[in-house]
Amino acid sequence: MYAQMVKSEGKTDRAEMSPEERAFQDRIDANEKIEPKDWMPDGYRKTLIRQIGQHAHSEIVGQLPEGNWITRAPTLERKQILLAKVQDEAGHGLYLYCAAETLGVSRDELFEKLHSGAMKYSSIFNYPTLTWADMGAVGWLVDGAAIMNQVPLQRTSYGPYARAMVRICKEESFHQRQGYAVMMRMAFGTPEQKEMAQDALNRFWYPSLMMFGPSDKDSVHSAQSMAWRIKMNTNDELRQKFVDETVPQAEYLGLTVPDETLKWNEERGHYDFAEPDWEEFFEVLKGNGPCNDERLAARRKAWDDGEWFREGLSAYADKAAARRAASDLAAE
Ligand code: BYC
Repeated sequence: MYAQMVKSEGKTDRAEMSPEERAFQDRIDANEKIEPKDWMPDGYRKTLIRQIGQHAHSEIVGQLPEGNWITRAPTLERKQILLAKVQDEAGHGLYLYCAAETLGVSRDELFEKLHSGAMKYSSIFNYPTLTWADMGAVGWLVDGAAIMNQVPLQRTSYGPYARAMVRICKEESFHQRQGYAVMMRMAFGTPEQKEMAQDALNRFWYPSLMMFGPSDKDSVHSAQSMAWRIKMNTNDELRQKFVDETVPQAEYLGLTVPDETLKWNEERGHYDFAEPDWEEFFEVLKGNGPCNDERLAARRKAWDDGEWFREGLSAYADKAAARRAASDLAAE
């Protein structure tokens, strides 16, 4: 079983819906935003907590592969840019945890589920970053794939998620460009640098295609999530769009996409391309990717090391609340 046991338990047949469910679906169909205090089916709430929570975890765990290169960036300027990018990812995680909290789940619960392995984060972050060129490939391909998926999410039906996406997309767009700038420097540099850029593309191409999720025939949540307009496109639609936009960018760099079957299909108006190795994808999801253990261990350690700080913050917040209550009482 590669999916959580959170079923996308909605009803697509109007005849089977309760009056409340029908009224809710009418609002969705009319493109209205659903806000935290509005009535919503339990399955809609659970699906959002699952997706937004996993999205938040991806941003937080996603800091690790790039954080690995901050101390080894080749120039001070590159170090500053990378540091700013990694900090942005932390910010994205925080907006998304806030959005998830509006659905009645606590941040502690979400972290507990991440640390116990009950909740996922994007498969891509279970691959190692071995050379500086990987910083280019992550920005170009990983942030590029993330934008492709997240731009439509700015129109998702749940208001707090849609609004979080607006700012996140602006920042991801800068991230994608900084990655491409690193790739340009490498690909147009010495033969050794170009080789590093090609090697990074070879290793990140298929894992980036996997970021869009399993093929539509194996996607257990897509149909219901699209009926609720949580998802605006299927996994395969977005993967195709990513390939169509990225291949010309690789050509400009003079790099070769590691897919011998890749070919422009005039009739379809799209590239034909090879699917990723789905067996490998499901293994990564089950926890057997190259870096799953390392990533989770790093997050658990950060949580444990931060305990004294969280306790200090809570104690301060309690004292401040007690002081406020005392001064309100004195003012009465
Ligand atoms: N990795 O029915 P499906 C970033 C799971 S980070 C892991 O198609 P759904 C960045 C899926 O969760 C951006 N798991 O599901 C940060 C489900 O399992 P559960 C991350 C995956 O939800 C730092 C099962 O497979 N972006 O930008 O309809 C540095 C069945 O799949 C993956 C988001 O999180 C995967 N790749 O569609 C740089 C976007 N794919 O939950 C960059 C928001 C599938 O039942 N999320 N699964 O246990 C989504 O748009 C959707 O959740 C997905 C999957 C398209 C990913």
